[in-house]
Amino acid sequence: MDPWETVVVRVTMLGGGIGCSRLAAPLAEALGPGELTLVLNTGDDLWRYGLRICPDLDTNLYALCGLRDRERGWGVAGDSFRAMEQLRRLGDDAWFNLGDLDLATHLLRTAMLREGASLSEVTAHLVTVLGVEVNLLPVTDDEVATRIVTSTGELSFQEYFVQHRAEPEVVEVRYDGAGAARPAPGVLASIEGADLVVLGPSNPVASLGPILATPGVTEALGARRRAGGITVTVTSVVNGIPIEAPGEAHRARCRAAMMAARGFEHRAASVGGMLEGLAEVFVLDAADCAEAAELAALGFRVVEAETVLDAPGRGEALAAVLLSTLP
Ligand code: FO1
Repeated sequence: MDPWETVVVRVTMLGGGIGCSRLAAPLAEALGPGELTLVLNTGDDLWRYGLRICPDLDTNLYALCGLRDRERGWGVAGDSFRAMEQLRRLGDDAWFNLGDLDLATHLLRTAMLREGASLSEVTAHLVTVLGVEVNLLPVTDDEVATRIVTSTGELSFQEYFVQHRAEPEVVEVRYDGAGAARPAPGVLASIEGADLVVLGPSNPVASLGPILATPGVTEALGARRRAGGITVTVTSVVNGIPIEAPGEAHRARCRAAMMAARGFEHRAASVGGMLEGLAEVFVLDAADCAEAAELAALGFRVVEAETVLDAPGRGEALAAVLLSTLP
């Protein structure tokens, strides 16, 4: 092989907000410009004050252009919340915290949508103006809403997760509108044509669920498998390492409640059970190695790695593990 030949590796990662965004930046660094595509969940999206908010798209966008608040995991670093303070003064309960700089994204997105642009066109514009060299695709341009049926009533995802702190008992999770949703332009081609597809370390019910429920996505994953393409899943559950950060504990409580509603325990092996048949390789956290045999019995090739991306260099190391699964 010509040692100067440039090898293009196309990687597509499917996922949600915080977990996916922590891996997206190091994966993008390890690849060339334009080689990484993210297919992102939109079931958490909401209308608030007449604005369209897309948390998972924005969390990844901010992570990739260096704007994201690392501590919180979402929103813009150093943002102020003066508009929220004023809303409270005006008698609004302002339970969903939109930062003053973050509001600019929602204002522009909503204006462009009202002028007739699709969500993927708006997202492509934001990617370009913020200098991001990753393709960000909402899984669909159609509105899909994750609905949480709890023992005390039905809530939107953000009402359940933020307003009610993931405390009510979850009885059922639905993706309203998913059955009739059309995959956004480029979504299916990016899955079928990728050298590597990654099912990111994202909540299997809240984040991967709406993506996999979009017509054509599981078929595209099946088609690439039949053609010999590799799909790797990275666990979103790590039980062998104690969770200390309150934000992580909140997300784990939400994930456990949603998995329980589907009849699964909050374990890495259960994530494998939920994604059985969709991937060849399962990246399991080394701290949960006792679950490797169960995952192997489900048909996965198990790779153990450090998947908790809470220290410098961890994301880069995990990106290298993922790319090492390429034939
Ligand atoms: N998460 C919170 O826990 N509280 C908030 O007030 C909040 C506001 C918010 C605003 C914009 C945004 O892009 C994300 C925001 N998040 C907030 C995060 C979000 O609720 C979730 O992390 C995702 O939807 C789950 O992927």
